[in-house]
Amino acid sequence: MRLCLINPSNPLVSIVKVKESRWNRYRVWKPLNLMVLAGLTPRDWEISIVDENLGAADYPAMPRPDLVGITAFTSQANRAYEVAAHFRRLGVPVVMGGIHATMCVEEVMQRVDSVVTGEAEGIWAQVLEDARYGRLKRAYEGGLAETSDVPFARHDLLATGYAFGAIQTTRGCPLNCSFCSVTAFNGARYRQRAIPDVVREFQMVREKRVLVVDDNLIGTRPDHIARAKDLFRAMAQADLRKQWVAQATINFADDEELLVLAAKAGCRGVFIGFESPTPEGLGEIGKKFNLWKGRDFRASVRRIQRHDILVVGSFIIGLDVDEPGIGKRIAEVAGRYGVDNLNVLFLTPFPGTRLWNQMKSEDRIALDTFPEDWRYYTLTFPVARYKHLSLDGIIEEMLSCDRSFYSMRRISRRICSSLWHRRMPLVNLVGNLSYRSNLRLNRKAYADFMYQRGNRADIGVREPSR
Ligand code: B12
Ligand code: SF4
Repeated sequence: MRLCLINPSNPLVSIVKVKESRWNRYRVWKPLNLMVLAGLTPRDWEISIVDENLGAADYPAMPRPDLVGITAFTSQANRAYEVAAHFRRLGVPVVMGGIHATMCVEEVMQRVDSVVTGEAEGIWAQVLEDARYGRLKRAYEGGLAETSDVPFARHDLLATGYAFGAIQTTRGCPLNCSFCSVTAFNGARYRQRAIPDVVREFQMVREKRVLVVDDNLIGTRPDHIARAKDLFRAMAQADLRKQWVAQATINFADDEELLVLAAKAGCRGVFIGFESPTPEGLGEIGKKFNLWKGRDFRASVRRIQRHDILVVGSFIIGLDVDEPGIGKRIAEVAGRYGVDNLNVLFLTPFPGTRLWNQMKSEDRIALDTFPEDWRYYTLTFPVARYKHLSLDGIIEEMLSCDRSFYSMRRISRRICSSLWHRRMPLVNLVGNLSYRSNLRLNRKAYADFMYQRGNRADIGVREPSR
């Protein structure tokens, strides 16, 4: 039996525009979900993984599969349906799973043969058996997996073309921020994989650099931190010789031993969601965790950086508390915190989140011709109606934020600082230039977006409520 697993591309996602900006080569990440599915698949299946982010796939030239499995974030849904339609025309059954299929079951079910909701570990074997005997059901419910059932991902498939490998060590997040899909999808219980399994899987990753995809590698409670320390100790002891980047909450900075161990284990960068420059903003999205003990963000960032770990800070524009001037304010605050890179995204209501329910009930989802409009749900387009910011206004805030933080003067200052502290100046430079070159792509994308929106009668231009 031949299984073809597909990660569809969305050309509106700037990081996959590798041809337009060569820096983006460093930011195309491996689709770990499909590598995990492949790991769950019995060896008598012949498996191929197609990642459209690496370039267009020539499906007609491929041997005809017996089953196609498609994954999709919401932003990839439209392309997923095109690919599904292609294979269904050939009579090949198509199964779709992942976050979008879970949150929009009805929509997906109309376009594929079978939908798998939730995590795949507990159900995939059954789906394959049913496919083998031509008795696929319309829907399967995976639920939440036991971490002992998470297999080693097939790192041997998809070996080339990526700057980073990928691995996962935990699932779930208790914080349940209003805009985030993670708690709704992976649950509030923080589930940790066994440390020896993680270390063994790290050894299977071929790339020297690795993205740890966990939403929060260190967790929020003392027992989570203790486990993270044990993991880092085991990784250092195994002498993995990998450099890795991860996502974590700001409490990463609070424990000197944790930082020492992380650096020893190969940590070179951490992505931290600061989300809003104000306590009111953090309250609005339910991330008061960031304010615990009246935190000094500047000092926290410096403590992390002292261990040669780069800090990428993420913020959101478009909260109800955000007023004109928020773009410059975020750039200024991120500069003051001293982050190495800044990632600013539009507040976006994703299906299944608390924010989605709220905005839907207030009729504030502006781009709601689905599934077509899902392609704009990349966090890089304003798809909602924002309280104090008009459409033009919020785009201008984003541009002024990026212009200010990624001016050549400020980039030079950051690079000089990382040279002075010998904190990976080259990596820092690549990161900054990659973001800066995407500004040009973003400006063009906004212009196209505004043009498309201007031609649509269904949206209408509404002024923000005051
Ligand atoms: C790593 C990651 C990325 C990587 C993607 C690498 C890749 N190619 O997969 C990068 C950095 C590129 C990325 C980009 C984006 N991401 Co992202 N990302 C993640 C993250 C942190 C981990 C995903 C992961 O690898 N998990 C590990 C695997 C094993 O778990 P999984 O994907 O859930 O897969 C399991 C099940 O879903 C299921 N499954 C999945 N696919 C399939 C398919 C079939 C057929 C079956 C049966 C089952 C199945 O089985 C798997 C095993 O249990 C998630 C958060 C999260 N916890 O999921 C956010 C997340 C998926 N991302 C999100 C978003 C919004 C984005 C962006 C749109 C925004 C942005 N600017 O970052 C872009 C979109 C990119 C695009 N191409 O369109 C949102 C998605 C919300 C939504 N409804 O779409 C999430 C949930 C984060 C959040 N805070 O809400 N992301
Ligand atoms: S944004 Fe981060 S901290 Fe908040 S719920 Fe999502 S994963 Fe957890």
